Amino acid sequence: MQKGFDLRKSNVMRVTGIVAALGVLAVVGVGGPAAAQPAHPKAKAATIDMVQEGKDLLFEGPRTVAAGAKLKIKNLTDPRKVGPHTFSLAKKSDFPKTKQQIKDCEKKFVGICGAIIEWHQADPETGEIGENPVEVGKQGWDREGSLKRKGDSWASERENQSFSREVTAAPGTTLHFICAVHAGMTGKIKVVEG
Ligand SMILES: [Cu+2]
Repeated sequence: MQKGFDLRKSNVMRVTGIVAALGVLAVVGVGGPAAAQPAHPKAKAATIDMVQEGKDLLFEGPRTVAAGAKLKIKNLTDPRKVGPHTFSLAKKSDFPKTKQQIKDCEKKFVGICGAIIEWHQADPETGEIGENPVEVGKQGWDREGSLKRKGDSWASERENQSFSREVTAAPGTTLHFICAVHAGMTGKIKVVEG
């Protein structure tokens, strides 16, 4: 997969490519797996927003969500200005830590960023994207990915676009998430009894 990326190209070129790729998926991708009914319809739904505050891009949401509740991800930024986002469940130990690691992750697809691009089968060169959302484990938000295995993930390239599905991780689980396009965008949410 990595060989499909020309790392010599400018970041602007690649972001454009990703936008093009995600444009395709926006037409064909979103919706299918989200249709399942929640197992616990009374559990209160929660929303995590993708926002910009000053220069910073970040995830904003509650610290906890009930098992069985719907968890909605909403993109409140303009992709023409900041590029697309992903909301990707992944192991915290695989997150980039230093400024340089974050830069290499989002600009060179090193580490977990490259892995997430692979989960989505996105090829910025050709504009092709194979999979969105990425659904693994139980149907719903439950599986953190890593450098070695896929996790649940959703990619967004439109302002005000949102995607919702049930939290199927067991109570007590903490789900960590990161954006593969802006690797400084990270967060976590703890799953509690519904
Ligand atoms: Cu992002």
